[in-house]
This record gives sequence, structure tokens and C-alpha cells, in this order.
Amino acid sequence: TVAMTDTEVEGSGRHRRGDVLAELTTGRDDVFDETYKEKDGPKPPMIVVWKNVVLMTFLHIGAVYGIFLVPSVHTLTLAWSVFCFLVSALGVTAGAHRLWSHRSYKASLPLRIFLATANSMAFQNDVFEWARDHRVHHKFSETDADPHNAVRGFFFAHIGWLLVRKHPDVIEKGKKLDLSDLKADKVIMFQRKYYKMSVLLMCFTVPMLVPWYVWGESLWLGYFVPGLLRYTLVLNATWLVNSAAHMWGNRPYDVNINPRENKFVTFSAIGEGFHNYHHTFPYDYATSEFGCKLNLTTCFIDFMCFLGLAKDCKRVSRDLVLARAQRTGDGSTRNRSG
Ligand code: ST9
Ligand code: ZN
Ligand code: ZN
Repeated sequence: TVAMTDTEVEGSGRHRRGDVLAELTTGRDDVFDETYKEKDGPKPPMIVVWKNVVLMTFLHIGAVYGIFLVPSVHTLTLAWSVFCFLVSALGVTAGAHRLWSHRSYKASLPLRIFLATANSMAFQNDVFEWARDHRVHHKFSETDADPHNAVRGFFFAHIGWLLVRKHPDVIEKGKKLDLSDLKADKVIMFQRKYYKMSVLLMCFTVPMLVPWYVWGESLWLGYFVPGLLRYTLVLNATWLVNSAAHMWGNRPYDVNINPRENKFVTFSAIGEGFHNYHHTFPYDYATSEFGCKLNLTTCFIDFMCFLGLAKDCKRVSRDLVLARAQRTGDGSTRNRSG
């Protein structure tokens, strides 16, 4: 199910190698656009959205309260919380990110329904909006047109960008993206249409009701631990990719960009911390040259391929990775895992 294997690329000579790269990169709206220049003059004022500040504050207070409740929950509730963490995380990593933002593999209808449902459990905006913001993030990385521009500091990249109005360039550039593939996906349009209801159900109600119904956990504990605390942890694990992995770590593939290989983020974001690799080769379904290593999301996609529910995984050849690392990397080739 891997579309472009090493042998295929290696065995076909220099010219063919170029073709493969062209095939991977042309006509894509998630590849860095070097021609974009930020506008001169003063930056537009930051407009705080107080409603979001209040909601995010309460969410995090609720999550801290949830941490104190952890010792009093049933062991099965803890296991259920971990399960909900992993399902919602996959809805973001294997779903919104690798499938819908980057089209790095193909998924059958049942898998897309699962991933969209899991994505609603993660409550990070609907997939259409997530993928639109993510494509501008790659195409205009670390500029005014990047929604979570890490040049504006850790706090802005982590959560601050969700608390203020967007820079006008994000919207201006975002409107020019090709999003026809997302509009044509009925699963995505369905999730967008019923988004609020799906979040209420998947992010809060199901995580709370299952422990109550199946092993008699209190609704209170079910709401605060697998509900609020788990949700807040998934959010922060995701946001660390935008903040920490754009600031701390090695740059083995391209030293000219800010995204880095960050082991801690790789662990907490189930395989999404190989961020220097990912921004260099955004079309690689494994988001790393190491396949399944430290990368639960890649294992999951491989397993889906094995079941026949996914196919056509795009992969960058080892040759190409090595050549690129030699040409633009920071020299940390011995320890490319970050
Ligand atoms: C959340 C998202 O947390 C997290 C995403 C993280 C991404 C991470 C990526 C890293 C790599 C992947 C790794 C995954 C790891 C996962 C690990 C898991 C363990 N293009 O938005 P509005 C237009 S969400 C084109 O209101 P404002 C559009 O017309 C958390 N157009 O802008 C839109 O209308 P419509 C929960 C765009 O007013 C209109 O503008 N959610 C674009 O500036 C207005 O849009 C929240 O907290 C674009 N890019 O407000 C909600 N953008 O919608 C937070 C906008 O009809 N959001 N337009 O199309 C908001 O409240 C607001 O968006 C705002 C900005 C206040 C932030
Ligand atoms: Zn990034
Ligand atoms: Zn990406």
C-alpha cells in the first residue's frame, strides 16, 4: 500500500527521482511559499476575544480540579480516560492532520467516519476549519499569514492565537487555498454541519456516560476526568507542536526553518513531534523517516492499511532524505531522531 517505495525510487535513476519529488510536491497547498512577503508598515492591533479567554480559563481550572480527582476514580475510569485520549488524538493526527490537511494517504469511507467521529471527541474546530488553518500554517509558516506564527512567541503559538482575532493576512491567504478536496468529502461536510452536536456528544457526553453506565462511576468524576481533563490534555499536547516543536530541538533536515525534532512532543502528541522533518516533507504519511518508531499514529495507519481500510501512503525515499539532510540539515545526522 506504500505508493513510492525506496526501491522504486532508487532503482530508477536521477531523472526519475526528480519526477517522484515533483509528483509529491506540485499542485499542493501545504508546501512553503517562498514568494510571500509580509506587508510593510505597522502591524494591525491585537483584538482580544474575551469570551474565549474566559472559556479557556474555566476549562483549565476544571482540568486542574480533575487532576485532584484522579486518585478517587475507578481504575477502569482511568483506563477509559487513556482510551479517550488516544481516540481523540488519532482523530487529530491520523484524521485532520495526515489525511485531510496533507492528503498523505487514502482512507475508505468507514475509516473516514471513524476519524471524523474521533475528531469531534477532540473538539479542535471542525476538520474543514482545522485543515484550512493548517494548510496556511505550512504554506506561510512563521509569517503574518500563519495562524499560530511562532515568531510571536511561545504563548501566542501555544494558545494565544485562539484568544485574539486572526491577522487579516491569514484570512486573505486562506481564501486563496484550494480546498476543493475537503468540500468534496461528504464526511467532512457532514461533520461541519452537525459540529456542535457532535462535540457535545463525543467530547463530553460519551466520555462521561460510559463509566457511569458500565461500571457505576459517578457522573461528576466522569465529567471531570475522561471529559474535561482528558480534553485539556489533548489540546495542550496538540498546541505543544505549534509552540515547543517550533522552538526547541534539532534541525537535521532544514536548518533554515524553525520547526524542530522534539522528543517530548513526539511522545505526548503520539508521533507528531518530528516537526523539522514534517515541515520539510509535509506529504510523508509517517511524518518522520523512522516509520513506526515512537509514532503510534503511523502504526495506526499501517494497521488500517493491513485491514484494507487505508492505502496509497506517500513516503519520501531514504535517498532523498539523506541528500536533503546533507544539503540543508544542521549536521545532527547521527541523532536525527531529535
Ligand atoms: C484548537 C485548534 O485547539 C488546534 C489546532 C492546532 C494545530 C496544530 C498543528 C500541528 C501539527 C499537527 C499535530 C497534531 C498533534 C495532535 C496531538 C494529539 C494528542 N482561511 O475564525 P474566525 C475566514 S481549537 C480562510 O472567526 P476571527 C472565514 O471566512 C480549540 N478563511 O476568525 C471565517 O468564516 P467561516 C477549540 C479564513 O474572527 C471568518 O474568516 N476552539 C481562515 O479572527 C471568521 O473566522 C476554539 O477555541 C483561514 N485560515 O476569530 C475556537 N480563518 O468560519 C477558537 C478564518 O464561516 N476560535 N477565515 O469560514 C475562535 O474563536 C476564532 O477562530 C478566533 C479568531 C477568535 C481565534
Ligand atoms: Zn508547524
Ligand atoms: Zn502538518
